[in-house]
Amino acid sequence: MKRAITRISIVAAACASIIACSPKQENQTPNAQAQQRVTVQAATTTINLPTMKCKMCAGTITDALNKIDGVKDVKVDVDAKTAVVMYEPVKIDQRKIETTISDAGYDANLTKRTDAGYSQLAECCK
Ligand SMILES: [Cu+2]
Repeated sequence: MKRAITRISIVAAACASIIACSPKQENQTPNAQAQQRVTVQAATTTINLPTMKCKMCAGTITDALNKIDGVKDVKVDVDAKTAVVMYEPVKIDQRKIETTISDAGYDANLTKRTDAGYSQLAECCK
């Protein structure tokens, strides 16, 4: 019984947070406002990396992205040839992510790799 009550209160809390995110913004509790700030601060985008070949490529791309202020998390999938990037929209946009990857020597979505970046890659990654 106690467990059932705990479960109900979790559901109630989840409902409360959904309601807090509804457009009506009057009379928000400080907690609801904090939740909204977190939502606004992070965005996630998936970048296609058609020229990526191996784990070393993934490391190069991950390192390049982690050097930018505003990137919060990078997950590169070599097999899927994608990078899922979590970033702060107030600091950077998707274009910045794409140009950073192209400067590192790889195509990113429709942004072609730069020659300067490509020439720096290890032979096995070309
Ligand atoms: Cu490689």
